[in-house]
Parts: sequence; C-alpha cells; structure tokens
Amino acid sequence: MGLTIAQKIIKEHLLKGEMVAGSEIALRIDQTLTQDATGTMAYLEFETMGIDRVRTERSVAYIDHNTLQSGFENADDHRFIQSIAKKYGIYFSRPGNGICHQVHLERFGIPGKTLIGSDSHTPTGGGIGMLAFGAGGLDVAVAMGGGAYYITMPKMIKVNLTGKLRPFVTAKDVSLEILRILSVKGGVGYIIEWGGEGIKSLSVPERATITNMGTELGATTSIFPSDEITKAFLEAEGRGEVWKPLESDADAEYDRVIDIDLSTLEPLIAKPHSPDNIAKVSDLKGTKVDQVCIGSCTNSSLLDMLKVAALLRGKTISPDVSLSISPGSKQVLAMLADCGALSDILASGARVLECACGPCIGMGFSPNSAGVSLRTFNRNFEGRSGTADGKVYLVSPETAVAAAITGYITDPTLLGEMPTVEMPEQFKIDDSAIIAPATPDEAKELEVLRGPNIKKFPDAKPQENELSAELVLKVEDNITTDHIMPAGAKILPYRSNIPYLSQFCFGVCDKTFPERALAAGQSIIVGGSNYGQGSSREHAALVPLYLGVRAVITKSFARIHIANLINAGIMPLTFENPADYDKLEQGDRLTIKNIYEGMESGKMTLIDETKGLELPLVCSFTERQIAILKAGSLLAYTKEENA
Ligand code: MIC
Ligand code: SF4
Repeated sequence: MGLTIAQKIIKEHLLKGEMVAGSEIALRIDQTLTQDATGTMAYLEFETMGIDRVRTERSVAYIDHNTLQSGFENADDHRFIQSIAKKYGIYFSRPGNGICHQVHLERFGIPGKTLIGSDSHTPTGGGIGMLAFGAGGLDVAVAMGGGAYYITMPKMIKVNLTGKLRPFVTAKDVSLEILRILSVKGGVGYIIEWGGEGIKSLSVPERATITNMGTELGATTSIFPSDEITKAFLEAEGRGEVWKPLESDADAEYDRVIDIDLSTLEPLIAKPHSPDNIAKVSDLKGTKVDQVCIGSCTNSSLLDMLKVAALLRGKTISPDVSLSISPGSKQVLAMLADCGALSDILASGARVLECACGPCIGMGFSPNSAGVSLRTFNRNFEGRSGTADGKVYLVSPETAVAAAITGYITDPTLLGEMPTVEMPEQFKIDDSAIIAPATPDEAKELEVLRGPNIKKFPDAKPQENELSAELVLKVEDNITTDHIMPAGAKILPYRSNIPYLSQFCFGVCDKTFPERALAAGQSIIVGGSNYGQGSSREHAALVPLYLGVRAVITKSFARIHIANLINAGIMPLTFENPADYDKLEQGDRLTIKNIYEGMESGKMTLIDETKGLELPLVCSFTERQIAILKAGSLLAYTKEENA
C-alpha cells in the first residue's frame, strides 16, 4: 500500500511504535519553536532537565505575544528567554521581528522535516510540506533535549481541491468552508492532507492560511505537498537549497476524502463565539461594524497585506470603524514600506500595529462594549478579545477591508474589480533581528537573567490508587483553553507566575472557581465533548494542578490538552456512556477506587457518593502515560528515566 505525505515523514522519523492509527508512536523532532507566552515556562522546564545544549537541528525562540510592556514582567521574561537561548544553542527572534509561524515559514521551515512548537498554530508549517505539531511547553522542552515526541498515530483525511477561487474568495474562505463541513471537533485524531488540481493555484501563504486553521478543526496537523510552488517560495526566500519534492503515493489510502470545488465557494464568515459557526457574508450584510483587525498568523503574509493595501488605495475608512493592521513579520512590513503599499494603508486611516500577535490574543485593541469586531484571525472564543461582551467574527482580509470602508458587513465582491497583486520574485532578506546562539565554549560563561516575576511551578503530585474529591466545576461542550486559562494583556504577563495566574482560572465560566477549588483541597472537573480545544498553553493544566484538580472527566478531549493534563499529572477520564454527564451535579462527592488497575484495563468506576450512583468510566493510557501519572508529571518521569 502506498503512503500519504504525512505517513512518509512519520516513517522517516519513527523512533518507537507502529504506524497503525490509534496506537502511540514516538517521533524524532528536527526543529522546535517557542513563543514568549508559553516559552518562559518551557525554558524553565528545559533548564531542570540538566542538558547543556539543545539536540535538535534547529530551535528558535520567538517573541511575539507579550509585546506590550506595561510593567517589568514581559521585558524581564524576554531577557530571560534571550539569555537562555544564547546559552543553550537556540536562535532568538527579537520582538518586532514578527509572529513565530510567519517568520518560521519565511526563514527556517524545511519540507519533509518535523517541527513541534509550544503554540497550537505550529501546523502553519504544513504549508511548505513540514510535519508540524502544536504541543505543550514541556513536550517542546523534552524535544529540545533530544527526547521523542509522542502522539497517537492519526487517521488520514484527504481534501481534494478542484477548480479555482473566484476574485474576492480566498484561502480563508476555504478554511471556513472546511470548518463548516467538519466543525471544531471534526479533525480530532486526523491529519489533513490537501491535494488535487486546485492546489496548483494556491501560493505558499495561501496554503499556510489553510494549514494554520486546521488547528481549529482539532486536527493533529495539516499538510500540503512540496511542489514547484513551494520551491519558488523558498527560492524567493533565498533558501532554494532546502527544497525537496514531496507528494503522496498514487495508491495511498485515506480514511475519508472530502471534495471541494474552489470555484463554487463564496465569501464566508464565522460568527461569535466559535470558528465553526459559519454563515455566508452576504447573509449578514448590513450588520454594523465597530472594529476591523487585519493580521495574525492566519492572514498577515505579504500577499495578504498587498491585497489589503490595493483595496484600500485611494479610499478612506468609515468614521465609525477603527481599523488595525499588524503585518506578520519585519520582512512583510519592510516590503510594504519599500513598494509604497504602507502609504496606501496609512492614508486610508488605518492604525498600523507592530509585527506581533497583538489583538488576536487580546494584547491591546480590544473592542468597545458589546462591539462588533471583524478579524482576519483564527479564533473568536468568548472573551478572548479582552472585551467580555465583544462580538468577534472571523473573515478574510478582503471581507475585512469591505467592512472597514463601508462600516457594515459587506460582501467584498461588491467592491468592484479585484486589483491584481504581483508577488515579488525575491523577498527582502534581513535576518538582523535573529540572534544566533553562543558557541558551546562561550556558552559556559553565560548567565541566565531572571526577573522577580518568575515563580516556582507546581510540584508534581503522584497519582494515588484512590481518589475522593468534590466535583468542583461542571462545564459544557467545547470548553477552550481560553476558558480554562484566559489570556489577554492583563493576565499574559504572569505566565511564569502560576500562583498569580490561578486567580483567573475559568474566569469566563465561573469567577468563584479558584477560591472554591483551593478550599476543596483536591477536586475533580467534569466537562462535555472536545474539552480543552484551542491553544496549546500548558498553563490550562498547570494552573488547575496548582488549585488541586486531580482528574478531569469528560465526554471527549482535544488532542494537545489531554497530553498537557497527563504531562502535568492530572488524570483525564471519559464517560463510557456520554449521557451519564447529565447525572452529575457540581458539588457532588466523587470517588474512584483501584485507579492503578483501571489505568491498565482502561475501565474505572465513578462512585457519586452524594447521589448513590455508580457510573462506568473509560481511559486509554499507554505504559508511558501510566508511568508519568504515577510519577506525578512528565518532568518527574523524565528525571526518573535519566537517573
Ligand atoms: C493562541 O492563539 O491561543 C495562542 C496564544 O497563540 C496559544 C498559545 C498561548 O496560549 O500562549 C496557542 O495557540 O497555543
Ligand atoms: Fe499569535 Fe493569534 Fe497566531 Fe496565537 S493565533 S500565534 S495569538 S497570531
């Protein structure tokens, strides 16, 4: 049987396990990336492993999330990351150089290599044929130390594209269309391979928009072939030598095939508060808009920005709309400046923000009260913008410009003719904002600079054989890590200060949770399906651990979060009968006995002492995961192994 693109890369990197869907495999990781919001913790974890230099082919530390320095915290964390990067062999991308995924694609990504990043949108690299995964910081730390990355061997979906996108219909609309078809949990357990004749008309930045948003499907990752278009992109980046062709075998088998005719698509929009809440832009026409944000790792490439500039040329934005533009990288911004497109953007009345995540993670530019914000981003979870009652819609850059000009949700096809945008043959290459690490000899003398905001992370709590605890919080389906551990300008600076961060845990759902959890001592959380979707932040496990959470019982989990729970020593369990979820109530006293036996057999019984019920639970832990839970954390387990 032939192989898919992902299976070929997995085969080349397989350290342990069999390539059978559903079984655990260990992969050799060629490259890692971190960003600053997850990086501080990842490097603190890396440090405790006692390794003197990273063992990957390339590791890069980006500063792109916590760029608002409204106090010493972020600046201190940046100095910490810069100093640790220099010492341990990691390239450092300075604040202002751009968003990790955009810069990685431009300067470091290589077709056929494996990449893990402490950010859920790391699959953006699939746009040039990398096998790229989002992961918790601790998994990235282990990979930097030369350890394997463990995943469940995914099933394969092929999306076959035919036809060509019509003017004003974009790669973003393709992403929204697949979210309409599959929903935010439809990709869980799958790698999505994009292929078919239709991909020949999609450039690398467009492909990267699509692989970036594969994260919103819950997919393990997404990937495109590496072809002549990939080659041209890498050559334009002055890196043609790293290109190699990659395609699936003609007889490769897929678990599901989805056909999309690009020529039939029209501009789409994701309504609040989920990326799969899809409508046609034309169906929402006339909705008044307060704010428009263009940028994020989904839509901040030079191609996106040149289109935006061309559409804004000679126009003034509506006086009722505030428009922000955040180019994805210094390369993008410099080229916009050189060709004059930046002037068109400025003349329209837009506010140009720095090359960073910015509004996407609530780092400034929050909408007004109950404001309608149209964003070219990938997530519109409740409260994520920083305004609790803000209404965020996700759209393409073209639809965003149409709303900025008219002040209303507007079908961009009504803007007239789409201006032709030519991509340069050569990108402007200036790596001066990427600082190379020290040589091993120099590194010995270097000191790591730590600020007072860095606090100790919670101690590992080995899983005991019996657990008796209060059901301290019961939540619904599709709980995101933004619900569990919110971000935003006010909270993000404390990512290395778990005690402080804990006050905000589950703040979107129930502000009393932290206090109640601490009072309960140890506790259990119950959730619906797809619990923990969204970001890779391991803080969504570390903070509950700090607050005493020992187990989370749900209908199903999202991939990165379940790994983070296990890594933090919190036991993830699922209901054998999803309807049992309804029988439990917040405040019930729950007991689980014979946990060690249950971890092996995959079956446990949940006793609800309050209601006098016995409910069957299931779990599926590998020997390694059982050992991690018994050791209390992946870090404790790794230390035991090394000893
Ligand atoms: C996000 O988009 O939610 C983030 C912020 O980039 C996160 C990482 C984080 O929480 O720091 C992600 O996607 O993993
Ligand atoms: Fe940054 Fe937003 Fe991309 Fe996350 S999704 S990496 S916050 S731009």
